[in-house]
Amino acid sequence: MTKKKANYGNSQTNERKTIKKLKRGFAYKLFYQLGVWTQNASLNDYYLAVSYTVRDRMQQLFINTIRAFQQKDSKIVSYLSAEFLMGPHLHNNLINLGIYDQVAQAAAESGLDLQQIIDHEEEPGLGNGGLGRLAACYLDSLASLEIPAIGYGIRYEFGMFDQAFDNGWQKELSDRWLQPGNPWEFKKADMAVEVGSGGYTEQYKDDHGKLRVRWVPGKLVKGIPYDTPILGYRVNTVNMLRLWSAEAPKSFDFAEFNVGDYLGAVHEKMLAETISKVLYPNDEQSHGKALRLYQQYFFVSCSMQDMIRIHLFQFENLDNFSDKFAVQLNDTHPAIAVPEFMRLLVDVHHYDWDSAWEIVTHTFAYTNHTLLPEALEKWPVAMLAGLLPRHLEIIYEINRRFLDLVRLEYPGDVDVVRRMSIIDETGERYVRMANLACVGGHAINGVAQLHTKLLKEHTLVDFHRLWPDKLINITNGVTPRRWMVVSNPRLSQLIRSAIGEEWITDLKKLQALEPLAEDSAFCEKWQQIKFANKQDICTMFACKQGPNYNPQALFDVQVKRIHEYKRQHLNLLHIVTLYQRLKNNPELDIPPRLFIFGGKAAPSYFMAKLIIKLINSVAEVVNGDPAVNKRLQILFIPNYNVQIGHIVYPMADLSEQISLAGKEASGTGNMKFAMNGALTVGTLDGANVEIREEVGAENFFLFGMNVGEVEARRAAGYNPQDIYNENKELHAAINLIATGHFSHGDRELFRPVIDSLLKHDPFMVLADYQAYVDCQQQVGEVFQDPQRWTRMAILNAARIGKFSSDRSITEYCRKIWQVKPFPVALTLQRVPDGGIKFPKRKEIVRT
Ligand code: 26V
Repeated sequence: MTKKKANYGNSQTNERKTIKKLKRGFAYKLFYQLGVWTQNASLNDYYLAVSYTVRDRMQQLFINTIRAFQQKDSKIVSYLSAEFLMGPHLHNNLINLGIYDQVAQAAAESGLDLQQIIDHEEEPGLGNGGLGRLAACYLDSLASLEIPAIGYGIRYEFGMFDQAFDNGWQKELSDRWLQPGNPWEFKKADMAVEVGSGGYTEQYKDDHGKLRVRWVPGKLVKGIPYDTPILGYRVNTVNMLRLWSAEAPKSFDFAEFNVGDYLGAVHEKMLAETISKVLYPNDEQSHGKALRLYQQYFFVSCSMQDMIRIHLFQFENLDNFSDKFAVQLNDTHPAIAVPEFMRLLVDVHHYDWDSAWEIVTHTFAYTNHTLLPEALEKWPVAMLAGLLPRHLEIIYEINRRFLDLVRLEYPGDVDVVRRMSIIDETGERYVRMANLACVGGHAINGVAQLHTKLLKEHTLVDFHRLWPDKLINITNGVTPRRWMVVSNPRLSQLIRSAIGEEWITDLKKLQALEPLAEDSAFCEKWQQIKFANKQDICTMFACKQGPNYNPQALFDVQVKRIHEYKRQHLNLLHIVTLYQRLKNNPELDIPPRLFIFGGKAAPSYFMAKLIIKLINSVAEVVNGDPAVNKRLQILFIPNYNVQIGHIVYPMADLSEQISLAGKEASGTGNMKFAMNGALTVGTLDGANVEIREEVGAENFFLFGMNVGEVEARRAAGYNPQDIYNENKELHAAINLIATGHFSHGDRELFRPVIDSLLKHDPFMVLADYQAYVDCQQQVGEVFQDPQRWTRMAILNAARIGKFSSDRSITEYCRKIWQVKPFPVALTLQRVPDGGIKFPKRKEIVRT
């Protein structure tokens, strides 16, 4: 296909014309769309005016891409995810469109500061952390690689809560991200679909006398799609994020209204709207929460119906559905899609079971994102029976047929049948969503080599034995557009001037930086950039208790969800150890360090919240103590989110990736840090293993037990108390916390943390303590040799190419989805100057 690229305006006169048009665009949007004028426009009005102007420039591409979806030979990837942590759109869209400079100029000439406008955007925080952000990075790569794709999810009215601190404790505030208006979405009210719940199933004979089953739901809700364009980087592809919002169906209101029950109708409406109201924490046990299950079913049913509709625009029937759609299940949250698609095929489209199963299993693939046994989703059978009775019947039938196969494979082995069953019958009966996802798709993947290996050996060992080719690895990646170009303009500019621009779409090209690690002029510029990035954050968060933060200090950063397995408390024990050393020996020769934390705790996760309080309490004492605060400072940045990530990754010297080996599936922050030239202190866990392999062992600070050692230690009977008794420094650090040094003498406050560490220490913090402290000593020594540190940092960035999400997506396309790029021609659809001749209604084809 001949590919005509959008014209971004390069000649001088074009440039002027573009800027003029943009300026007029801002004014028109302000006046006509927002109905305000400069005298009474707020910053939000300006933000909206600029965003609408930019959005207009994406429209032609967006509409053309949708038209391309409708071509028979294009295959679409549907990425089903309960979370999409997109982060702010404006800056990213400017970069991907290639009009940042023109818009900045047009804004300046209009008396506006583009940076201020960019900073004003309320980010859509529709995700918890890594899993949701991965979905967002993958959408960026899919569009940039010109792969037709739709992200399907939920348009939560309240996304991830905002975190504030009250006396060091986390407080959750509701995230009203839609309040200021969302200029990036298009509501498609006429493309709503209906979704049922409850009710009963019944058998009936169809017109041909064939016995069939149908589900008669007790209630219906309407799913309304809101579409956000997802721009590829400098290509014509603009894919779509389609998020569903729940509303009560009109007919429902009227039924009750007519009998005079107005309040009842309003109540129903409220209940319906509750479905897409709020994002659940994903790191909290959820199997008691019917609303969470229904959220999952709601968006999955909307999305499957939507895909079927798109398919039937082009094809007679659904026989070739899996040639048109590859549907990826992002974790088990959308796994209910398996029985839902079976229901749609068998009950609604009247396929026989075997043909339907053939289509279903060729359509789906499942990504596993966790090794923690307690994180594997399961729903009580009783709950499913009430909410989705037909789906439960279908699940039982899938299971019956599947277990027949298992029995055939392993005659007489009742244990394997019990383990692999989709139904957990050990106590109260549950549906195991991971087993359902494994059975209902044609591929399963882990998200880092070590993770996949552990899935094969433990979590999914039986499935791997049954289907040895089904379980594969695709190591996660992140998008260099957002995590370098958008967030670190200084570094990106330096790299551009040194090696050109190709690395932005082909990250392996960063390798060309390697020789520059020996070039003193380049190293100096690299250092200046890191310093400038550090200065930014020092001005942004002036220290409340002690001296201002020192940009010369080693910026030692741990940003991620607060979780015991991620071991923020190991980091903290190191800090307390340094504090004590400095108190005992004021002459101690260590480089000044600023410890930076960021991250939210699930609202009901007591221990994680206590760890936040502990970090803030230690910060208060350390930052306020003149004997140490020139060399030791702590900053807990509240409300860590994508926007803060943009600031944090570029200024970090040291990236903390210190989870207990075998617990972190991959991690993706580790990649973002390394791209921005931070060195990693980490365990052999998740993607750290591969990062170390890529950047070289000599450029990575490794410590702690590996998975084998963790297992052996546990098998030998791990007793944290022994370590506490034997290790003097550790003993003293723990005692300092326990005796109330950081809690105004209160010995009770942090007792649960201390007790957990001394009695069970489930994540073996004490076992890795000494190795960590020793390794950090080495970190400090290397940091005192700035040339050496900088060389290592440059080599980290130069060798990080593997961790681009472009590489991950290319692997998904080849190994799982069997899709190829489908470049979009700009000629498919445009608005003719002379106006449009509208087709007759029946000819209108919608996607
Ligand atoms: C869920 C639960 C539920 C019950 C209590 C404990 C717990 C802890 C964690 C989770 C997270 C489940 C899924 C998830 O977010 N996984 C993350 O996915 C990222 C993208 O693949 C990956 O980089 C992270 O390592 C992984 O934790």
